[in-house]
Amino acid sequence: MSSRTLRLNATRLRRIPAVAAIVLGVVSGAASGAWAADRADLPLGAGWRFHQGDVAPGKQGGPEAPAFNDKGWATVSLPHTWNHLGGTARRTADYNATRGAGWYRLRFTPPASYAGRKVWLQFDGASINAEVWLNGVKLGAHQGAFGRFRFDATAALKLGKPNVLAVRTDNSSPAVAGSPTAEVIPMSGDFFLFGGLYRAVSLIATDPVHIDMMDSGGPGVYAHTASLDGAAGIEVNSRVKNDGAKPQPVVMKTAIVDAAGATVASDSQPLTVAPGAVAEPQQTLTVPNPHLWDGRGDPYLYHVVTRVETAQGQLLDQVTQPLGIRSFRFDPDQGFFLNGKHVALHGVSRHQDRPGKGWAISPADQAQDMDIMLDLGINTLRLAHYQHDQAIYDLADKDGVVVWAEIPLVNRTAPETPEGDTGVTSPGFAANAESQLRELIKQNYNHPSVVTWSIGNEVNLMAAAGHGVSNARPLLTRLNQAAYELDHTRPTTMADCCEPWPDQPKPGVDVVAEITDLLGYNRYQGWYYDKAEDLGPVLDRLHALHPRLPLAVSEYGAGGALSQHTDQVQAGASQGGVVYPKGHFHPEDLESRLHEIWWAQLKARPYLWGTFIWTMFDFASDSRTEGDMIDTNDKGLVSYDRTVKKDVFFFYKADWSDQPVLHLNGRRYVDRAYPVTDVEAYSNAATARLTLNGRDLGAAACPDHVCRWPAVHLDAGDNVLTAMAEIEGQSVSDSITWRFAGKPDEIHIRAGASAGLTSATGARYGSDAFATGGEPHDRNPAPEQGRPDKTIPPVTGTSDPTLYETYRAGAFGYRVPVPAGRYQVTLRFAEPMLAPGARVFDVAANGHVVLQHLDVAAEAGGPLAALDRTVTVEVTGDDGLALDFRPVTGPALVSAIDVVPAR
Ligand code: GCB
Repeated sequence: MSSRTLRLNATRLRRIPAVAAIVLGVVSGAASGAWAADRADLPLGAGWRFHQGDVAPGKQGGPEAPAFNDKGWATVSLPHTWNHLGGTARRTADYNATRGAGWYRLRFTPPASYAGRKVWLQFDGASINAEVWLNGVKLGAHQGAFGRFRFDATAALKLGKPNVLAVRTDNSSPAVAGSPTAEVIPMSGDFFLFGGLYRAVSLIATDPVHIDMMDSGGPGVYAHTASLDGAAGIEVNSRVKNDGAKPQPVVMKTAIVDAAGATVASDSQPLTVAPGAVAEPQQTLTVPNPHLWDGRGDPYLYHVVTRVETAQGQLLDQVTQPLGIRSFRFDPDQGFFLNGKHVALHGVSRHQDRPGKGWAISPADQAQDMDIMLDLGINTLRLAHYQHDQAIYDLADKDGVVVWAEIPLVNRTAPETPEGDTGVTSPGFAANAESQLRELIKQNYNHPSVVTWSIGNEVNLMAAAGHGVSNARPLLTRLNQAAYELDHTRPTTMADCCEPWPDQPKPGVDVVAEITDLLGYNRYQGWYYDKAEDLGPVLDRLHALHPRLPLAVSEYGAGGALSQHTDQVQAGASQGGVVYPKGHFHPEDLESRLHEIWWAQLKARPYLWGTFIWTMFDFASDSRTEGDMIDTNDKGLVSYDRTVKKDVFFFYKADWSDQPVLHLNGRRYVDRAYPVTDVEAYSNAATARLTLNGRDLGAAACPDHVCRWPAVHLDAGDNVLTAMAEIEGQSVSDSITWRFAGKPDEIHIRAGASAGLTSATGARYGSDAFATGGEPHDRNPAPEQGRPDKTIPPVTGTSDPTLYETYRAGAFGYRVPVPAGRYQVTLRFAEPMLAPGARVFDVAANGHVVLQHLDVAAEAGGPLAALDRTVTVEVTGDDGLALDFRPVTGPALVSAIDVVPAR
């Protein structure tokens, strides 16, 4: 069955039995390179003049006028942006998040040899809107920050003479009244939209008869695998435009060339193209015994070479595109199949920015990003939330990475109004979304790596957050249909955040599932909401709700700050201290632990066709002040500047890659709060051995790629930890150094808190650790949430009110690892809100009740007053001190625990 037949009959892949849901696809990388010799490609990268903002017209006119004096402007080269933000603790001197106009001017002299040819200006991307003038003649405008676009420069160009090219870009926020981007997607999102000519610009000369240069930035040649049994039937649809004055008889010569350069199939088709017309020849070529593009294991690429020749054999134009021959399908119960074989797709989402450069990144940056992702062991990649540079799709083709490509329809499907979201998609908005979809599909049609087109991300988020109504279905339905019309070989998808459960409808929030063929859910259980352990059950419920819909997890992730750490690394989110996802403390260790919990659940659900970590690299996000950075989303596995792989990177690498991995965790938490702590490593070894300052601490098993040495006693001063393992015959090791500067027989615990602190008396408190049961609480989340702490009255009767702001509550216990001896145990309490009598509990130490019927509010004289109780306890044996907090009325609580030797 050909895929065309499939699309025509079917309309929805998921409604067809899984067996029939075979999508055949092809490839050819877009026209990012490899133009034939007859096409001249002149990069216009150097020598631009730039001015941020608009300029009042002078005597000579505005910057678009050739005679305009731009002497005072900065000299820049492309790619370029004026925006700088993200990746730092504080805003730096070069911080620039200004959105609005940016003017570029270039003087250049095109060769006189272009005479008689068509000459095109090509922009690989300009943000967000661009208007282009050549020698004062307006060539056109483009709206949308991510697609490639071209203008016909022939009439305005002066060959062999100086020309002046002027471009006004505008990245104004769509939310500003009267904004020129008011109908240009995306309307919002947490990623910063860097402005300017941030991708390449070039001048391309062709024959007047050309493979259509004006097909939404696409290559003009579109190939797909129409049939695949013993042989592959490759259908090649081309567009040939005659911009000459006379009818032009031509021969379309299309060849498929293998990786060694041998022609394995060819076809010639004569036709005549009328002046001003576009001919659309279709050619079908047969590749016998095709070598399949088979993902990371064997990403074999052919090339399609399409030549337009005159009847006499003179070459007029030529386009070369990569071609990967493969079949794939998605099954709602079994996931993804490539060339008939099941492949568990595991990968990441990626944004395209970097510190200092923003979106203006180089081909070397693209290659480095791909190398880091391959090192991690991905086999799939979500290029979020927009079309990326061609370089990365080319790399994905070459490296066999399966790609989810998408348009920037984010958060809402209508322009924002002062009243919130009306859900009314204006015609201009819909047209822009459709045009960006057309560009995405046309420009990337030939990439074998791309398997699905996403038409949106979290489009009802704003409505779900209470800002009006979403009403997303009409536009999504239209875009979905448009995607089918542009490409019947690939299924559609989208990323959904906010689907209401059938028994809990949310007024104004529409269900967007079941419009696209596939669906991804963005899930943040245990980070923004719920508990980490809820992820799997929630997915099972969604799968049951949409049994015919192949599901992926299109995002999951947590913030991870390199300088922030917490002590109870093996605890679930509810067991350590409180962490605020939008707050100032994003311990790296918690990011690791959450991923361990999530991945165990995702891996166990083979019905998921793919999983995508949010996100590969930290990225600029001007709406955030979180973790240890400003203007940054820190959910990356790798730092914004790509220099630091966070611990969690090695957790996935241990599972996904075939390289030996042994990585000790917590290497950035050097100055330790507790003398006793678990040591963990991520590894794909079966077991690993640990030494501390040369002493053997024994071997640990590494189930699920986590090796753990519990309750390791640190030495005073430096602790050199070395892990060693044998992995497939190779000896590997990793060393880190921690420091313990406290007293080995003292422990100070800050209950309920994820961060430690040093008290007014100089005691070093670690974050909540050694606890079982109960829940952490924070009476004063305001500073963590970035709000001033004014409204919350401090706890009185102490020089350390902060110590009493967090607490653990419920029925719970602490197992404090101190050696045998006599200890003074000080328990610190403050009743947060209840009146005397409402909370009464006992505290037992090693089984003996030491505080009976404690009523903190009554004894301290009311809520918000510190109450300390010190008891002396004898610890015998090696089990340390057991403290149990037993509720009598209401939940028990404690804010801090100090265990020091009785003197
Ligand atoms: C999401 C969005 C993504 C955000 C992410 C986050 O669901 O799709 O654009 O960056 O959450 O980090 O909150």
